[in-house]
Amino acid sequence: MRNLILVLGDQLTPTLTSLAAGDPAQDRVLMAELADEAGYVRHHKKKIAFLFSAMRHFAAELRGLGWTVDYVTLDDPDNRGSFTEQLGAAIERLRPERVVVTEAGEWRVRQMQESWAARFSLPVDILPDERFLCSPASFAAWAAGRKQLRMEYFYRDMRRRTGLLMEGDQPAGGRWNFDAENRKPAKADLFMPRPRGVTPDAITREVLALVEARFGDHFGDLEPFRFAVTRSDAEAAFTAFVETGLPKFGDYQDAMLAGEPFLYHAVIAPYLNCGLLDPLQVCRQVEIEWRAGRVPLNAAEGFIRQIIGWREYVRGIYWLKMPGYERSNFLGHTRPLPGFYWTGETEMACVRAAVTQTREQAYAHHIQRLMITGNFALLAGIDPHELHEWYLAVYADAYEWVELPNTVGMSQFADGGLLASKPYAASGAYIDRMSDYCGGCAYEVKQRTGPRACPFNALYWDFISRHREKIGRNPRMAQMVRTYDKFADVEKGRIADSAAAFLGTL
Ligand code: FAD
Ligand code: DLZ
Ligand code: SF4
Repeated sequence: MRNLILVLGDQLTPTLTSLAAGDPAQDRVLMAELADEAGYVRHHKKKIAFLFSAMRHFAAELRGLGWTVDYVTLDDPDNRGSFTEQLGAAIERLRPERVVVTEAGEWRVRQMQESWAARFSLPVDILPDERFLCSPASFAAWAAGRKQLRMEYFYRDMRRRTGLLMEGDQPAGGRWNFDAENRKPAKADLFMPRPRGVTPDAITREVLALVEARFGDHFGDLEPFRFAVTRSDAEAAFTAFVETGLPKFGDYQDAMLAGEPFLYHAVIAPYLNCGLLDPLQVCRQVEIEWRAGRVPLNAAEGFIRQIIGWREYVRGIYWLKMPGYERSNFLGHTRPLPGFYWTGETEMACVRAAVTQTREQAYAHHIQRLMITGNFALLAGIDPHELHEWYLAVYADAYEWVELPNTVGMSQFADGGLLASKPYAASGAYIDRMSDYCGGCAYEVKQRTGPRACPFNALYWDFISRHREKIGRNPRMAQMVRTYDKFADVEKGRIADSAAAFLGTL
């Protein structure tokens, strides 16, 4: 046998560089469901089931394309539990001339890939992952010599590079960014779109039984399971979003509503991140809708920015700053993660809603992640590494390259402002403006202090006071520090007491 091609669980793309470099007539593909990968954090049951089922369907897709695939299921007696051991066993059995892989998305797995040539005394080709639009080297070149790495400027370069929403060398509509039009709160609406779900087939049902048997004690509800697990179903789910959700994506991007876990979001990150959907293709489809006059520019631009802007940018930051980035803790936060992040048992209606839907769906949309669970952790001084492990475990779309910069950088300001221009800290007033959670809450959002006051309020001002030296240099935060300074001493005392009393209950 010539080449052994190891395909990882988030590389489910037939045009992957390692497959494009191979020949189905001479080479063989190895894929494996591994206890180490399912357990390095205790992933949500739905996430494991989604990935195993998508992997099994992808192996079938490859066989249909003429490949010989050695697929090792979790309960296979020959399952060795880890990438390195499984690869070693396959090398011993098949005696390939070389191993070919596409670079792993995560630092941890990339380190393993780099160890294999020496360990197995065999050439190991590590090929670039061309499903991303900006390579780590290209991002590093963009970052070199810049004082600040602002996403907005990176995004403009990506628009020019891809030609998306461009009129010659100018942005369509004369502006790069239409966010000023995108901050509307939503109202309950009979015509709210829902993600297109898929009824589990026999392969998925087998995986669901396996996951229940082996990971039954992991966080999350396994069923109902409605994720797409094939490329064609993922594409159909995206097309359904384009027709029903995309037109209002921009308007309601920052909105939250009780009982509406998805609002006008695409719910495609699990598909993009494991390779069932292609990011550029998705953006081109959105551009076509705008050019055909079926979606407004603020929606198309807002959506495309998330993918060629934020998604590529956070990956660039990850590879620029790893391995040290994982332990960032600029604000010195050490409080353990409260138990209600796992149970949802809290009187804070907004946190309860975000955690409950996370348990049910392995999904929360961006503003819930950033402004509810993330904001609460920031204000309460939760250890950012513990929080990072929570986000990595609980979402079906979570892989370290995208989750870590969002958690450590954007949400917790733990990198000291490398990624975010200011801490995303907010009091209850913001949550009240952007959601309808407060009406159904045991706490009173308009009260700053006292036992029934919304905890976000005292915690917010206590955060400003505790970190005034570190955050006050930012002009937008300096304004909040000045407001705090104007409070009477007795009010400052009440804030400190209320915050301490609440934190004491965690
Ligand atoms: P939509 O709102 O419909 O957006 C469309 C697409 O844009 C997403 O599918 C995603 O691919 C991309 N996107 C949007 N925002 C971001 C962003 N900030 N960073 C990267 N891509 C983005 N996203 C993940 O894919 N995996 C994660 O593990 C993850 N962890 C996060 C942790 C925290 C603390 C925060 C604040 C955000 C995190 N995000 C993560 C980003 C974002 O919340 C999700 O991409 C989004 O909620 C996925 O839902 P959707 O597909 O409905 O996205
Ligand atoms: C996340 C995950 C899980 C749960 N299980 C597997 C698996 O069994 N086999 C596999 O090849 N990959 C899995 N993954 C993805 C990897 O943990 C990892 O995130 C990617 O390989 C990125 O480096
Ligand atoms: Fe959340 Fe405070 Fe509103 Fe309750 S009152 S839902 S805790 S913001």
